[in-house]
Amino acid sequence: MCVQKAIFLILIFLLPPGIYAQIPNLIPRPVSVEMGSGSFTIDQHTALRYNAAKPELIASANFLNACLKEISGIQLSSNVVKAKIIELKIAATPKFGAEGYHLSVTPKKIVLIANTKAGIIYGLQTIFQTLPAIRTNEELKIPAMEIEDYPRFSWRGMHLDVSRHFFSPELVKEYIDLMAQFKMNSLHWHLTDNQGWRIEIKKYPRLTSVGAWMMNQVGTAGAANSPGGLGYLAPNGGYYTQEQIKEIVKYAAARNITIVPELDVPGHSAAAILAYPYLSCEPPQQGPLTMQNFHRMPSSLCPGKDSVYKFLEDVYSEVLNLFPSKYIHIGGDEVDKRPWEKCEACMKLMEKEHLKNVDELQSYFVKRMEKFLVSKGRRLIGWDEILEGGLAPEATVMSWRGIEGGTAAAKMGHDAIMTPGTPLYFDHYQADPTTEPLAIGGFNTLKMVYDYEPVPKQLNETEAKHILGAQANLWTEFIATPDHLLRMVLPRMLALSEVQWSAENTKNWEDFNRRLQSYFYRFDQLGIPYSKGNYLVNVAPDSQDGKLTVRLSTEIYNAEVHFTTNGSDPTVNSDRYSHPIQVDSSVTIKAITVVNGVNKNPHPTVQSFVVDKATGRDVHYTYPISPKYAADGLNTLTDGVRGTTNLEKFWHGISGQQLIATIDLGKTQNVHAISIGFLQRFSDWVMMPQWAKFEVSTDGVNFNEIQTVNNPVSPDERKPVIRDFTARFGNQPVRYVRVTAEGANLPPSHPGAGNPAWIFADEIMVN
Ligand code: TNX
Repeated sequence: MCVQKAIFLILIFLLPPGIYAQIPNLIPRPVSVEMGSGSFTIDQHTALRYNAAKPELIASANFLNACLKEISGIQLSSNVVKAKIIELKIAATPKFGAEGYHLSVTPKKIVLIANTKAGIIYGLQTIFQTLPAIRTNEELKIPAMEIEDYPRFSWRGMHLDVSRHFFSPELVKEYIDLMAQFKMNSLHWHLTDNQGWRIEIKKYPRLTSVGAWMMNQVGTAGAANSPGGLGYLAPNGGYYTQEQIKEIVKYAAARNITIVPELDVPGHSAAAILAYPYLSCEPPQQGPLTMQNFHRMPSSLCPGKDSVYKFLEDVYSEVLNLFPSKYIHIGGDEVDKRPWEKCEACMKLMEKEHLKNVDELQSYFVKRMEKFLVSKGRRLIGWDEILEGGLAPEATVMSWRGIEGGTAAAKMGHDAIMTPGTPLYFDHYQADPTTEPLAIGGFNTLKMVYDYEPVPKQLNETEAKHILGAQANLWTEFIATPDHLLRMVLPRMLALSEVQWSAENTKNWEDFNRRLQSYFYRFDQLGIPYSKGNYLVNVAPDSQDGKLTVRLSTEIYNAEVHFTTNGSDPTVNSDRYSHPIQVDSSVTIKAITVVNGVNKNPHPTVQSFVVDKATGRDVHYTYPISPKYAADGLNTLTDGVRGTTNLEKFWHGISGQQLIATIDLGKTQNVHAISIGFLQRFSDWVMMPQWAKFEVSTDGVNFNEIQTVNNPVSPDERKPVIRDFTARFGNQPVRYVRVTAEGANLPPSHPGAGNPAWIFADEIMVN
């Protein structure tokens, strides 16, 4: 036990009972909290006090009363004499900055002081977290305490894609409410994409009359196995009127949330092109829209035509009138520049502007957009692709393909916002896919989010100042309902809020996890869905020198793991896990998380292990596998765990090289069959290898080929498939096994036709 903790415990025991108050379960954790004695109860003897000449304070008082109304019906009157006072005060206190606050609670008085209205609102959010979540008979008791609090980062964002699936204004407000509770301040609203244009633009009505309903035309045909990683697209459409947008912007502003609109250009623009075909280099095919030709729709605006810039300036002028945000996001990601190479207007412009390639043409486009935005007093943000071909002079970069883009921008003296796919894409799985709704792929657990550090190590102190903060992105290709949406962001959003707000040295996973439990309780009370994924037991195989052991663990605070190995479902009475389980023969382990004697898993975590002669043996690769697909480590192919069609975690990936794996079985023994499993996932560029060759040896030098097995799976198969390639033969003495697999190229029907595909392998089995 650390000294601090010991002193803390001694103090608790020395205090007379009733005097010590437990620190409330606040998220994000404040900079400092000191508990006092007793508590302040909000009741009919309570009044508000503030300077009624300040509109910010009137608004804050109304905000407090609105919350109290929800949870109690109590309404506090202002500036009257009562026994107990809640005082709101805006006063210059440099220490608390633009968003911090000082909250002092004693039994007779609460004083909340901040430099700005934002700080007052955050102080109130802290108070709300100590009060009941719903209306009950509970007293509105706030423990006596002193809090000093201010954020670590100025950009505390959440992103919301309403293009792939449309979500109602009510849902957007609910999202804003959640963000506000956890002291986030930037909503990045992804309003347009290929699948739909969601914002009314008066000058171009077809953007919504056509562009907001395109998925309704496409319908569900081909939804289950649509190519190009688009997932399923339920018929869905809609848009926000300018009136609705104004109202949402106002609603957000009242909660200190700035909405940063993104109209994604010049790529991801099929919806706009369908509405106004002149916007692309070549007009799209005529005729009814189907899933097939939706994927062939041009998605890039033509940067060679003046009419396109005229369109964008008109559109953005209306956007700027609706959104007061200093930052405007123009997208800039994943642009299909191939049409530009064949476009006369683009060629002409490139010649005139001395642009060497289409990357420089994109950079020209972004710079021109930036000039326009700067002339209107705004600043441009773009996805990290805007670094390619030269960054616009004042642009802020949003780093999504890892942290490299943000790091490079900061080193160039540009601001950056960190939103790396791992771990901040909340459209990725947060737990074992077999227990979660279908997601786009990827794997970002609650703990990975909590452990994320936004400032890259490569940056020095001055460069680090350019990291404005962090943001999680919620893409909605696979998310069609509000319940599903909330389940994807909760509870990961709470972990992110602590990354964004709390001082780095106060972060503590255990303590966060403890506090988190009370939010699960609140969400249950409020009927807000959230993922219980982090209750699942983690199963980690560890193989060494031919021995396989399995570690079980749970992320949950103060929990036990109970398990079975006989196939039955575990209960609280099953064996309690205490040390790694040795696995000598094929077995299925089932495990549950138990908190205070209660099983917290609706379904147990289930993991089967296949044990054969290769299990636990070291694997040597001739060419290294990609660090992106390193799975559980070097021995993934012999850890007894088979990969599933969903989870990248179990697969070793390699691209552009043969996969050559050699295994030393430890001693010479009789062998009659060797297998290796491969995955095909068309939409993720993962294909079966063309063939796999099996060789054996007794000395590790001279190998005999046993058999080469050709790929039996069609390259056009779009559903994920796992296939074992197997060589069977008469018993032979073998000590070394070598498997070679030759990768394929992506087939002509694939969007990336001709490029090398990934080989994904898991588990080599020797019998
Ligand atoms: C990449 S992130 C995209 C989005 C997809 C997302 C799916 C980014 C700038 N582009 O268009 O929705 O992946 O995870």
